[in-house]
Order: sequence, then structure tokens, then C-alpha cells
Amino acid sequence: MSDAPATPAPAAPATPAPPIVTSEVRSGVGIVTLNHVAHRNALSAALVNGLIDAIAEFQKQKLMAVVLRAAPGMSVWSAGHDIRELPRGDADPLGYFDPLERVLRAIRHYPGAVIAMVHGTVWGGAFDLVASCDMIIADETSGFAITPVNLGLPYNTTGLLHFVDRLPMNLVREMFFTATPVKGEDAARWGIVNHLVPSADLETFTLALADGITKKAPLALAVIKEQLRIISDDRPIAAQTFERIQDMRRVVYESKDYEEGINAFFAKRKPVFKGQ
Ligand code: YXS
Repeated sequence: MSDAPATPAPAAPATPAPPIVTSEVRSGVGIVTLNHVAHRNALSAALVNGLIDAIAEFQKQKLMAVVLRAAPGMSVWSAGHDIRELPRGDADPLGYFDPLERVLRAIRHYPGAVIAMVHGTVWGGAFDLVASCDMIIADETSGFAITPVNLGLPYNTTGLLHFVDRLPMNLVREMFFTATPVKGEDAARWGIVNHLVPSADLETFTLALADGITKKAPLALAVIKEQLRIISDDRPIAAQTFERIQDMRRVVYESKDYEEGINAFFAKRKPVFKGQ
């Protein structure tokens, strides 16, 4: 018998990771599914680019309704901006070309209805994302938290306007100052979500709403959506005021508190903020 070492059997090819964004068309409705389970659908550049590509493809197909959802069974719809990709104090964390800002604009400019179907919790920039959709349909497992004060991050003015447009200022302040998740039933009572339905009915309800929209006049719907965007987005602001806001925000994202907020997240500990 040969004493040559047995040659190890070739390793089985690693099973490829499932795509973090999938899309399909069901009776004229575009459906995008966020599927990065390991990172709770954190809005990384890779996930956002997949989302933007899917939306662009639906626009090519002239679909009048798009549904954004998380993969079935995920208890987190999205954990918000990918904290791993946030700049560390040397740049505006929510600059114009940031992936989160790019996808918010893609949703707000889409010439049809973009509907967020929410099962599970929505955090930080993902709340801005679903709030930038035309409608939110959620179930009893949903919760919505806007969390810059947990990180020491200065939210941007465009983002603040997305919330001020939808809610009374006292509710906007409570959400931003406490970063406490607003539970589905309160989100419905506050008007954050259009409809709160039992999770067993969420998909059927949402697709039926989307299906109804696909039967309407596409040109009128696209123009009305763009008019509503212009009315809400195009607010004049004095150049000096904008420069003052940017300088105030720079002090925050260059602060030790912002660095502490990010470090604490990765160390999986509570941050200790010192106002510096
Ligand atoms: O440690 P591994 O590698 O397993 O990864 C963990 C987390 O690090 C990762 N993960 C994230 N990675 C990048 N960015 C995130 N936002 C993020 N969230 C989570 O996912 C893996 C599983 O996380 P884990 O163990 O905590 O999951 P869980 O099921 O126990 O808890 C789920 C959450 C969402 C409650 C928890 O992950 C969490 O609290 N995540 C942070 C939520 C958050 O604060 N998001 C705001 C991001 S900043 C943002 O959106 C805006 C800029 S702002 O700050 O202004 O609102």
C-alpha cells in the first residue's frame, strides 16, 4: 500500500451568499426585497445601489407602482445607514452624494407610487427612506426610530424637512430628541403610516393597493407626484442661513461625541457623551 499522503478531496464549492436585494414584477407592480439578513438590511452602498438599480429598471418598464419590503420573516425592516460606512468626522455624514441621500432622491423622483410595506422595525436613515415613500403600510410588528442623537450625528436639513412635512413639530421633536421607536399603532395614530394591518394581511393589502394604482392614468399620476415633490422639496433658504447651518453641523460631526457614538456602536456598549 502506498505511504504517500492521501490527497484531500477538493473542498465543496462554497454556496454563494444570496443577493442582498432581489426584485420581481407581479401583475404590473415592481417589488424590491431587502435581503441582507446578517446586517439587518443596513443601508450600505452595495444594498442602496441594488435598490436604486431595481427602481431604475422598474422605471424603464414604466411600472406605476413599486413596493419596497424586507425579506419575509425579518424582525428588522432596516437598521438604517450602514454605520460601518459613515465618515469618521472628516466629512459630512449625510452629504448630497451619500448612498442614503441618493436613494431618497430616487424614491422621491420615481414617476409612480413607491409604497413601503413594513413588517419589523425601521431605524435611523431607513425611517427617512420609508418616510420618503409615497405611502407606508405597516403591521403590528412595526416600529420607527430616528436615531442621530444615539450616535452624536447632525442630521441634515433635507432629512428634517421630510419629517416636518408629515408630522406636527412636537412629534418630530419627541422622535428626534428621544430616538425611541414609535410602535406601529402609535405610528398609525400619529399619521406616520397610511394603514396598520395585521401581519397576515400585510402583503395582500399592500399589493391590492398597488394594483389599484396601476389602473390609473400614468401621465396624471406622474405629474401630480412631481408637483407634490416640488411643493415640499423646493423651499427657498437664504445662502447665509444655509452656510450657518452647515457650520453648526460641522462642529457636531467633527466632535468627540460623534466619534464616541460610532465607537460605542462597534464596541456594543452604551455611548458616554460629554458635549465635546
Ligand atoms: O456584529 P455583526 O457583524 O454580527 O453585525 C451586527 C451589527 O453590527 C449589524 N448592524 C449594523 N451594521 C451597520 N450599520 C447598522 N446600522 C447596523 N445595525 C446592525 O448587524 C448585525 C446584527 O446586529 P445585532 O446583533 O445588533 O442585531 P439585533 O437583531 O440584536 O438588533 C437589531 C437592531 C437594529 C435593533 C440593532 O442592530 C441596532 O440597534 N442597530 C443600530 C440601529 C441604528 O441606530 N441605526 C441608525 C444608523 S445611523 C443612521 O441611520 C442615520 C445616519 S441617523 O443616525 O442619523 O439616524
